[in-house]
Formats: sequence, structure tokens, C-alpha cells
Amino acid sequence: MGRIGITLNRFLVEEQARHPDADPGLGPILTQLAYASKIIAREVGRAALVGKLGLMGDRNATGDSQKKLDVFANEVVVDAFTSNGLLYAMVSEEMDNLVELPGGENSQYVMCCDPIDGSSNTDINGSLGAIFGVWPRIPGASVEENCLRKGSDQVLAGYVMFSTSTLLVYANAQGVYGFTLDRELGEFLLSHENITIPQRGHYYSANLGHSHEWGVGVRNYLQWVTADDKENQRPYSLRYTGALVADLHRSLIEGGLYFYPPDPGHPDGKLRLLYEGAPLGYVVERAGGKASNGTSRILDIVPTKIHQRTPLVIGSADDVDEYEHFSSGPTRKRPL
Ligand code: AFP
Repeated sequence: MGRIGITLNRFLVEEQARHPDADPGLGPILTQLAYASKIIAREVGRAALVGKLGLMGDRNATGDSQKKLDVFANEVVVDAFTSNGLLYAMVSEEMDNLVELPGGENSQYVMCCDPIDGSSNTDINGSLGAIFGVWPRIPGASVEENCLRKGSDQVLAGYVMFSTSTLLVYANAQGVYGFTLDRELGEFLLSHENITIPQRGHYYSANLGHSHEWGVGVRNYLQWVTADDKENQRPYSLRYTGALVADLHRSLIEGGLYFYPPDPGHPDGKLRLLYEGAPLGYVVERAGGKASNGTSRILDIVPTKIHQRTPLVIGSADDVDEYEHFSSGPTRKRPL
């Protein structure tokens, strides 16, 4: 049975004892994220009954229409880290500017988050997610310099998937772990110990509605990965939920890849670097996979703006390699 079924808090205590040199400041951050996730999961589960579906009527900093659950989840996450000294500052998809958190003046961490990923799914009972990445504070640096960090400097990252179950997945220096919410206990229990991503999968996730607008290299990849070649486990099957977290989680467990290339409507890509690409890239790399913008490792990119967008391809290492082979050499064409 191993440790499956133990609570998140017990797991964190045992892990700290197993790795005494591990950063002790990260456990309390995870505990607060778990608390916030329970509150968000409860509201997601009853949104249709308490008037929390639909739009707020505003747009967020990146121009996306804000759903009521976007705003609610952001308020829950900010509140979970206010006046407890756990975080110095926070970047959120739902806030125009970074926020220095009250009581965090002496904290040693900053967090970038997307409180609700997949907002287009809120009113159709689809899967939703939350994404977070945590960086150590740079002593003496400004709050902006502390937030505009490359993904490889993260010390903790993860996501919460609000779906058939509520699942918290995080990665740190020790590995990648998943905890499923037991609603009766009100506790996240260990359900996935030491997650590793398959080297290759048989699923791909992409919005094919844009495929006619993609670069020729990516279109060549799409033609290749959907070609009839049973000996090489092709064609891959398409799975696209509208929530990156849900599609990414499938790749993490069963293998495969997700990609969102640039298109005329998203010349720099649609996904945001700091609170989508970097945290999920950290999780996937810690699990043995890869994440890039089609040519460069996502975790190496240093953002210049907190809401900076990026093209993203993420998932099994062999699948991301195949994609990059096509996308970085537009004229290259493998035998189909
Ligand atoms: P929203 O949170 O605005 O719905 O965006 C979700 C997302 O960032 C990612 O989770 C999805 O995979 C992708 O965008 C969906 O984008 P398209 O609707 O353009 O396919």
C-alpha cells in the first residue's frame, strides 16, 4: 500500500524528515494552496446554484473576459496568502499588476498563478484548473525583478485539476506527487506518488481550428502525427478539453503532448509564460518530460512582462522532440 492515502500534511512532515536539507518554507505554502483549492472546488461544484456562472462583465490584464469564478478564485488565493508572511509578492492572470502581499515584507518567496485555467469551461461543467509556480526571493532585488524570473529558478510548481475529482499535483526538488481531495474528510490524500511521464504517448492536444494558420513546420508535424502508420503507433488521437491543466495531466499520466503554436490572433502564442508555461514546464521536466516554445526550453526564457505570452509545446520528451524537429525546420519533412 505504501504511503497512498496519507494526508498532504503528514506527507509533507515525512518528506521533510526524509530530506532534512529540503526547503522547510515550501510546506506551509502548499498547505495554504490546498486550503484555497478546497474553497475553490466547493464553489466550482455549486456555482450553478449560487449565481457564480457567467461573466463578470470585465476583462483581465491579458484582455480575456473575466468569469465570476475567475474573480472568486483569485480573491480566495490572494486571501490565503495575506497577513501570514508566506509570500512576498504574487502575480496572477486576474490582476493587472503584481501585488506585494500585506505581512509578506520579510517573506522569502514569490508566487505566479492562474487561479482558474480553462475559464471557457465554467458554464458547461467542463474541467477547470489552477496553476502555480513559486520562486525564492532574490535578496536586495526589486519586487519586479523578483517576479520576472525564468522558470528554471522555481523551487515549487504545480496545478489543481477540478474535474471528476479534485487533484493537487506538485513538483519540487524531490519529485512529482498527486493528492486527491477526499470530500468527506476534507483532506487531500496522497494518490499519485513519484509521477513520471511516459517517454512517448499516443494523444495530442491542440486547437485544430487554428491549424490552417500555423507555420508550415507545425502543419507538417500535424500531418505526420496523424498519418496512418500503425507500426509507429500513429495516428495519435486528438484530446482537447479547452483547459490546459486537464490536457497536460493526461499527457503526464498517459503520455503525449499539448501544443499551442503562434497564429495571427496570437502572434506570441496564447499561453502565458510566468503562470502557465513555466510552472507546468517545471512539473513536466521534473517528471521526465519537456516543455518548449517550439525551439527553446520554456524554463530558460526570462520574461520581460508579467503577462508575457509564449508559444507552448509540452509533454512526453520524444513527442516534444518530434514536434521541434518539424517546427524548427519548416521545410523539413519526414517520410509520412
Ligand atoms: P481560458 O482560461 O481563457 O479559457 O484559456 C484557457 C487556455 O489558456 C488553456 O487552458 C487552453 O488550453 C487554451 O487557453 C484554450 O484556448 P482556445 O480556446 O483558443 O483553444
